[in-house]
Amino acid sequence: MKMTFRWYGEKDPNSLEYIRQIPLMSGVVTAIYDVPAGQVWPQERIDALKATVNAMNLEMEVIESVPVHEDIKLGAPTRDKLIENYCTTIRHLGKAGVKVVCYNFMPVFDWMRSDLKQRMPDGSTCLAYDQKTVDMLDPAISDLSLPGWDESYTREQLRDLLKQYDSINEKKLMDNLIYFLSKVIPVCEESNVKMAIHPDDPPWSLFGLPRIISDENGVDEMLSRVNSPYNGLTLCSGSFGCHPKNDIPRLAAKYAKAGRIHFVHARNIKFTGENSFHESAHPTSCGSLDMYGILKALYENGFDGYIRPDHGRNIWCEDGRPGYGLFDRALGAMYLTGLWEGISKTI
Ligand code: CS2
Ligand code: MN
Repeated sequence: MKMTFRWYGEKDPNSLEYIRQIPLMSGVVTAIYDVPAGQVWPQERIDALKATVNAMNLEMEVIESVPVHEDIKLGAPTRDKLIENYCTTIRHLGKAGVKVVCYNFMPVFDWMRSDLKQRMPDGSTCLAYDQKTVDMLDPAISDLSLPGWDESYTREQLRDLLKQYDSINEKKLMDNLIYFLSKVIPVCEESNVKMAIHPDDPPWSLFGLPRIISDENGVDEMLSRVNSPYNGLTLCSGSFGCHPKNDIPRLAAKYAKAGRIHFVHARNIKFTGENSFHESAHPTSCGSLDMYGILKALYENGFDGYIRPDHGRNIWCEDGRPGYGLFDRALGAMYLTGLWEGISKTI
């Protein structure tokens, strides 16, 4: 297992120097943020980023994310050219020694929360999702700005994009994912880069848009229809885990045993009602998920990939990027490496 930490590049207030001071940190998970989705990441840019990271004695073996253009998810006629570009980026990443690419296939919105700073009794703040609040939002007319909203769309573009999804149901979206993977995975095999899809967060439909990587059925279909070890999963405990139907230790055991988990996001959440939760500190007893059980299942089933603490709370007056401050994620990393050491010495 290699412990890693998400780093948002030079603009990230958490420097590489701070990150490498966290004990047992092997590397950062990062991306090139200013190349628009659908365009090729130039080799020189990737090499320069890697050199910056390596100069601080950290590795850059995981990229999160190489975004998938909406036209690929929609199955639009332009998709072949866009997929070709994606393949070129994979080849470039492979040349730079990148081993895993995390991506998602959620239409329009990535992760979604209703509150970025919910205050907890201990004075910390955390990210929260309340279904009733989300139900009152209409992305086509709402003025709200939430983390899953791509700020680069104008209101008209967003409305137009949402309209295009009218004809896309879950089956079509899955077929479009399989089409994408069947072109990309052979390139991954040649380039020794593993694809690790991130689950839907939260794992249910939002604003009537289809979501397909929300539970075991979706994951099974995606893995079996493109049946290569290079086609795998980011096991995000907090994303799958905010629906109680998803038993994360069981899923961790099943997919680790099959060799299909390439990356783990470890995060704990606490249920607060139907389809509602807030994020919590990482330890098991701080939330609703059995973090010990998840890591034990991974260990026992031979998981040997990358892991990172996922979102943290804001603590000690830090005003970090929502979910991505330094302090609580560093505490999370220490808890997780401690758990792993304990498990590996007792099993
Ligand atoms: C991340 C996602 O912050 C998060 O919750 O796990 O934004 C993740 O980077 C993307 O879904 C992967 O494409
Ligand atoms: Mn995640």
